[in-house]
Amino acid sequence: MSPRISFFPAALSLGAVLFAANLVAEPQVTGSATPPAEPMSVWFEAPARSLSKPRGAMTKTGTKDAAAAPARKIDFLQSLPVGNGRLGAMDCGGIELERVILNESSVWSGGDYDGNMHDAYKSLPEIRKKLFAGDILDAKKLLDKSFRWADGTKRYHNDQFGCYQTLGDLLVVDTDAGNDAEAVSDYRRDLNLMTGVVTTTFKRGGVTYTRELFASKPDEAIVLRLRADKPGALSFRATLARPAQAENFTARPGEIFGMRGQLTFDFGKDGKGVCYAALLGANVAGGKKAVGKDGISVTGANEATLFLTAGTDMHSPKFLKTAEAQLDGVMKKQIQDVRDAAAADHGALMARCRLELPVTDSSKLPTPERLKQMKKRPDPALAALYFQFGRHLLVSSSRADSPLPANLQGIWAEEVNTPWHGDFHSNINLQMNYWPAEPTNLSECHLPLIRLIDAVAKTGAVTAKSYYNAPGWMCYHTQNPWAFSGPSNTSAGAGSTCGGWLAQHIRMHYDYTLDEKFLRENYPLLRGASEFFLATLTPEPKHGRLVTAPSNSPENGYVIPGGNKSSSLTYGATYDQQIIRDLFESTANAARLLKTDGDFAAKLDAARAKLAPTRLGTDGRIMEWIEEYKEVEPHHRHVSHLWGLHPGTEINPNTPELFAGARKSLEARGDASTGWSMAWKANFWARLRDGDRSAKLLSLLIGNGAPNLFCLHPPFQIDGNFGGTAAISEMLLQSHDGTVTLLPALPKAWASAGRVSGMRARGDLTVDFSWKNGAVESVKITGKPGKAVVIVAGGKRIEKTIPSSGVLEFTLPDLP
Ligand code: FUC
Repeated sequence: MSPRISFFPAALSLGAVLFAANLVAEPQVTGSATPPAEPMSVWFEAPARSLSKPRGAMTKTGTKDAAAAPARKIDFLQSLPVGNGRLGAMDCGGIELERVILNESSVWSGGDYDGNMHDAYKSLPEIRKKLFAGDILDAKKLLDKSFRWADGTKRYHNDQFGCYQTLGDLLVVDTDAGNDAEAVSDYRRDLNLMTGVVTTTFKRGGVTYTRELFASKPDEAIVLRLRADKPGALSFRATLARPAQAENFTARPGEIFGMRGQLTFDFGKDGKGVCYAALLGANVAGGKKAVGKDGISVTGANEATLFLTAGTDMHSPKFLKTAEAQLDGVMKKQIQDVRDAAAADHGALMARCRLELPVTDSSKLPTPERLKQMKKRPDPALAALYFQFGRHLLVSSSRADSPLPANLQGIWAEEVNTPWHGDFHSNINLQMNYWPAEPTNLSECHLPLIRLIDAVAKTGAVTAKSYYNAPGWMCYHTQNPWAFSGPSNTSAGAGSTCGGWLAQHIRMHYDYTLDEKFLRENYPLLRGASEFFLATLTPEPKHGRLVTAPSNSPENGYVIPGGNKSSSLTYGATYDQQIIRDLFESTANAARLLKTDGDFAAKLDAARAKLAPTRLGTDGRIMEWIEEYKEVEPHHRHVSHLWGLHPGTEINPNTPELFAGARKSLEARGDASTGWSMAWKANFWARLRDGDRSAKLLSLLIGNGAPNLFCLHPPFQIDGNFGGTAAISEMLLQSHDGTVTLLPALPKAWASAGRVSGMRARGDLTVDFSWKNGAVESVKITGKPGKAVVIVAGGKRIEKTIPSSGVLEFTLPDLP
């Protein structure tokens, strides 16, 4: 076969190339019936489809060619996501036009500023007085006036608070016109979750094309490798585009193509927005490469690899030099070595924990087809795939040294104006992202969150002073990379416990790892969060119980008694009280364990005993507020008043009335909701030991998600992926009550047989086990020699000690 002649001369502009690619319709594609060898694969038999119009707003300040717009119609909900903890990429798998959506975790507009109103606390006594007197609407007026900037949006807006944004698109346009007329067969695009590599293969005109996309952690690069099995069959143009604040440039003539820009930070003279840059290079075998001002063109190659590095000045002024050095470094290596190192690095984390659930015929189907089928018949192994997909997303977006934790879209945003700023929402979403970290054996992936909490504790000290004149730290519910902790426009000043909830993650990390050094280092965060509440809790008028005031139950409202007006503003919402109870306990226990701060621990114990308790209403449900108010939205997505059931632990089988009340509350809230809400409910039902109901919620979550398994709020929000993964772990193993309870909530559909390896239990334990017909068969627990472990399985309570080998193994039928 002779080398093909490029249809597009190298001199043709990017616009013309992309425009032409748009005119040349994507060829007809038929898929391959062969599923990937790795069962833990998400896969498609076709490229991502094109939408009639792009999602998200378009702006005029992007790379010069509006012709890049057609690419943005390619649906990222059918892409396959990879990442290295900082760089993310989504492979859409097109034939004529391949779109790889790029992310870098610090591509944020906005910047560092003090959003606090420093004298807000002066109104606090009056706000409390009104709240306690039942003048809720007046209290709200005063709160809004004194806790919120008079210039409204000027302190909390995309241009100040900022917005997480896509880095842009890597576009690869096929310029090999010779095969335009030929159909494409045997198409398959799969993401191997265990290696983090997306492989796309197809046949066209007698040539088999193979592409691999991966994000390398060892080499800090996104790599797209293209191969053809006939010499000279690869010809394409590659470029970088972005809908806003972008220009293309030649970073090194003849070698490196780039895109750069500066994002908006509209904050007076201090407003210098983040600068970013992405660099693209290519290695080519058996063909020609030209690097021009519009991109890189490759003609007649057998194999070509595109390498992308990127960075921003958020963390280093030398980001461009670093990206260039990274590009030079990776391009010097053998591509197979680069690929294998990336896969091994990702795989090492993924392989730590495995899950097998009953396999049906559906497991051979492409993922979107499988999602359709699951509505007709159960597909337990799909939950195992979802579980590993969630772990893959965490490994890909949050490594031990990642500069930032996973935001609302992880590191997979396709837009410039991401929903809800693509920020760190701490009234559930950010915490949910990290629920699977410990139980699914990705403990170090938890650390970027802990570092953000550390940063928030610093900014949050100013917030605590400003709104409460209090010591310690607190934060409201939206954070950005600069650890913004003040109130947002929408919920100025009501909820004060987001920081307390975040601090739970210190306890979680310690409980699983027993890492005393970690606890000692982070004890000040627990202490600071507790100090704030110790200083600000106030006795409520009826019984003198300690409560938060002001307060809310995110983000539900209630009907104010004696009228038809409603509000979300209150004092002592159940959720606040539960979080503080947990926080005080964690802090006091940590102090005792570290043999420090004894007086403080005693104060916490005393205050804890006076906190308003979780109570049941006359209908037997857990009360969401301190009084039995009627909720504005009975089916509200937030189920905050069950925080004490999950992720808290105060509602448990040893509190049977509350346990039953939680069930009633959940029944009343209903099942169907937004993505993350259903994920939370799957966790609740697991804690309530109802496996079938958890499985139902999981099915709703997965079934209402995107074809690529991304959770849909809608829109795409990654929290539900992580929450769903955590729920699966809660169904199989629970350890929050001091035992290792196996199969606490096993659904009937998963009962026939299954196997878990490398799951983690509190107490620094690693647990493998298998089951048959709903009964645990074999158990292996790795831990510290001499440690006493209580295992609960099949209603039996088994007390054992880890032997000197560090490995405890037994089979259940052997037991008396
Ligand atoms: C909370 C939720 C919304 C959404 C947003 C990001 O405010 O109530 O449903 O998830 O966060």
